[in-house]
Amino acid sequence: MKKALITGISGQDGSFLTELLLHKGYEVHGIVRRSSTEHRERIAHLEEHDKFILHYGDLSDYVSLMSIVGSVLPDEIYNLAAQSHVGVSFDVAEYTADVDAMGVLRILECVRNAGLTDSCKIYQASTSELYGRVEEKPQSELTPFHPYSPYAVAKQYGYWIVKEYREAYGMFCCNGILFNHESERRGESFVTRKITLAVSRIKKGIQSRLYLGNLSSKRDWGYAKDYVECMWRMLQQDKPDDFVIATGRQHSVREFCERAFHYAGIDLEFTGKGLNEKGIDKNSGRVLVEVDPGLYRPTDVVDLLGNPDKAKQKLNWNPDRTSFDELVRIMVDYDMQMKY
Ligand code: NAP
Ligand code: G4F
Repeated sequence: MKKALITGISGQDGSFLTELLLHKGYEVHGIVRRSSTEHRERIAHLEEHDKFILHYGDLSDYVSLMSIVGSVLPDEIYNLAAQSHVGVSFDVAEYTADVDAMGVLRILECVRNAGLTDSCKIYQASTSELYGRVEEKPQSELTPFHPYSPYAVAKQYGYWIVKEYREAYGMFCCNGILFNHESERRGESFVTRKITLAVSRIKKGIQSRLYLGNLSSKRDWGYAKDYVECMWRMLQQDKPDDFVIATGRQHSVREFCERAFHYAGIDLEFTGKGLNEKGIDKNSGRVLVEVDPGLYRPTDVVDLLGNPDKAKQKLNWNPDRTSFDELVRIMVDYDMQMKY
């Protein structure tokens, strides 16, 4: 039986990956942080499973990580833990660097110090944010990076230290350069989930308006449940390598909004420009979406579109598994069932 250790197990991706690995017969160990309120909704349904084991630790604390890696002796580590909010990284830049950059180094060093250099495979959650102020379109494994936030700069260190340890020590470690992936478990402050929750609340009459930042920003959005399978597939390759995972399709925040409201039976029309742009319900004339300049970022990544050809060829990745419409539908359906 293989043993996997997942950092960030309580997050969106960690919860889907845990389900996948338990289904494959793995013993799954996860690292959770102590918090004054328990927020383990995404993994609560797994806690009775006899091959599901949680450990307290923190990516900023080498001692805790070393103790966990040294006692679990995992075959595979999935390093998903991060301060993952790009906007928030401008407010907590030092902490973001500590966890998203130094945290990766700590994991790699734990593996070496536990004597697992030749046996333990490591997946690092790299990101399309590395392309930042994009230098070509679509973006592939060969596109130069131009990180454009404290989050992306920290993740760039993580990306390179993984490559370095692969070359210097022959470790089996891979970067998954994942483009945005969303789901009904997405954190509520990311734009897609903020929109689908607002659609549900507006339909139920408990929210009157949705405030957003840059409506023109474009993303390559996929479904998180599909993406975690690629993480696992990367570690089953003969040789370690880095892969872009994306759908190869792009939509703006504005389009996501239109589609989500439309699916809930509201046809939106956007009028005006810049800060004066508004999303209006065509039937009632009510303003449902407005721009809040406070939600703009000091530097924003606005044109992400991935080229998933390498993953298609080598990982048998199917970028059409869940369409954009299907993704929006899954999220709106889920949020419409929410009890407030
Ligand atoms: P998420 O839902 O925000 O989950 C982040 C996880 O990291 C949570 O379990 C969180 O624990 C944990 N964490 C945060 N700081 C930590 C620390 N100091 N020590 C230990 N654990 C810590 O993120 P996600 O969407 O699942 O993303 C997973 C990873 O992929 C992240 O590294 C993210 O940067 C990267 N990524 C995500 C996307 C995407 O579109 N989702 C795309 C590319 C890359 P708490 O529950 O205690 O907060
Ligand atoms: O949903 P977002 O916050 O995601 P972002 O910044 O792309 O980051 C996510 O994806 C990355 C992969 O590319 C991950 F590495 C990262 O961990 C995270 O999962 O914002 C998407 C876009 C941005 O351009 C933002 O400026 O939407 C724009 N936006 C417009 N209004 C908004 C809002 N973003 C948020 N969060 N909230 C708004 O009201």
